[in-house]
Amino acid sequence: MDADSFTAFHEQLHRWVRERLVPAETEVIRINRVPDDIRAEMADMGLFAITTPEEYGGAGMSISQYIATMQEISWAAPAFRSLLSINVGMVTTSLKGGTDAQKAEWLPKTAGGMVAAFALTEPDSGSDSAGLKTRAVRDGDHYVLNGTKRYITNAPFADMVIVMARTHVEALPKNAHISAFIVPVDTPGVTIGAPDEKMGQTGAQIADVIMEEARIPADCLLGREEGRGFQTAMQSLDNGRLSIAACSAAYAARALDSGLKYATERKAFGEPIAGFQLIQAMLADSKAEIYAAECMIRDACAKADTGARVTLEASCAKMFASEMCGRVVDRVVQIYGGAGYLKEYDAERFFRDARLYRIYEGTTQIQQLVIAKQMLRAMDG
Ligand code: COS
Repeated sequence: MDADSFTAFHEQLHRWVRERLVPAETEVIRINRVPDDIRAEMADMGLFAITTPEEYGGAGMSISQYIATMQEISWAAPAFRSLLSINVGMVTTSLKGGTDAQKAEWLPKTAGGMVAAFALTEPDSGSDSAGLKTRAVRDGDHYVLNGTKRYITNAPFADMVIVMARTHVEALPKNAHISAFIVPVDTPGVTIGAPDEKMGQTGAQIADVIMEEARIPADCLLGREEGRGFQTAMQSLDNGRLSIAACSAAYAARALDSGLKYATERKAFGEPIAGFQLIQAMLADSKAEIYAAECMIRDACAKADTGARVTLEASCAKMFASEMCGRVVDRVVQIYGGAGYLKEYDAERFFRDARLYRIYEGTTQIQQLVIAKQMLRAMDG
C-alpha cells in the first residue's frame, strides 16, 4: 500500500479502535465473541484483506504496514485481533504458496472476511511440531485425513482450515513427512469441538478440529506438492511471531496507560501515588521496555520488507515483547494495589489476557531454541 494511503488508513484505525472497539469490550466479554456488527465492520474496512495481494482483492500491505495494523488493533481486547490475525497472517502466507487455482479460489474469500484457521498443534505435539500424528493417505484422486488438532484459534467460526498432516509415516529429513492441506469445514468427517474455556482473552475462541475419514480432493494439497507443509508452517510462523510481538507491545502500552491514569488519581499519604518514586520506577521501567520492544519490531519488519528471512529477529522480538508485556501487566496490578486483584478494574483482565503471549506461536523456550540455532548456524558459515 502506498505510504500516504497507509497513513490515512492508520489514523482512521487509531480512532476506530478507541471509539468503537474499546467501548465494546464489555459486550465481547459478556457474549464471549466479537459481536456480528463489529465483525461486519471489520470486513467492510478491509481488515481481513490487508495482506492479500491486490490481484486477489487485497490491500497488499508490506510486513511493516501489516504488523503496525495488528499493533494498533491490539490496544483493544485481544479478541478483536485474534479474529483477524490468523486470516491475515498464517493463512494468507500459506495460501500464497498455493497453486494459481488455489489462490484464485481462496484468497478473495479470506480477504472478504470468511474466517479460516491454521491447524498445526495436536493433543500430543505442541512445541514438537514435526511429531504430529494426523495422517493424510492418498486414495486415487483424494486424500483421506484422520487425526485431531488442538487449541485451534477461530475453529468455532471457521469455514476452512489449513491442516498440517503426515503424508509419510516415518520422519523424513527437513520434516518433509508433513504436507499442508486446504480443508473446507463442511467436508463430511470434519467436526469442530466445543470451544475451550480459558484463563483470559475472552471472546477469542479455540477448539479442537477432528478429522475422521475426511475425504478431500487431491487438489486440496497446498501447492499440489507433498512434503512442503513444515516449511510452510515455519515460514508462516515467522510473520505470526512478529504479530504476537506487536500485540504484546500494544497491550503493554494499554496496561501502562491505565496504570499511569490510576497512579495520578489514587491518593495515599495525602497525595497521588504517581508522586512516589517507587511507583515512578515501575512506570519508567515499563515505558523503556515498551519502547525497546517497539524498536525491535520496527527493525525486524524493515528487514522482512527487503525479502530477507527474519527467523532470528522474529523470535527475538516475540520472546522479548511477550516477556516484557508479562512484566508490565504485573507492575500495573501492583500499582493498582488491592484494586488490581479485583475483577471490577481492568488491571486483573490485562494480567490474565497477557499470559498467553508467552506461550502461543512458540513458547519463550522455543524462541530460545530458534535463536540459538540461528546463531550457531551463522558461526558454521
Ligand atoms: N522458514 C523457512 N523454512 C524453515 C523455517 C523458517 N522459519 N524453519 C524451518 N524451516 C524448514 C527448513 O527447510 C529447515 O531445514 P534447513 O534449516 O536445514 O533448511 C526444515 O524446515 C527443518 O527445520 P528445523 O531443523 O528447524 O526443524 P526442527 O524439527 O528442529 O524443529 C522447532 C524446530 C522446534 C523450532 C519447531 O518445531 C517449532 O518452531 N516448534 C514450535 C511450533 C510452534 O510455534 N507452535 C505454536 C503454534 S503454531 S499455530
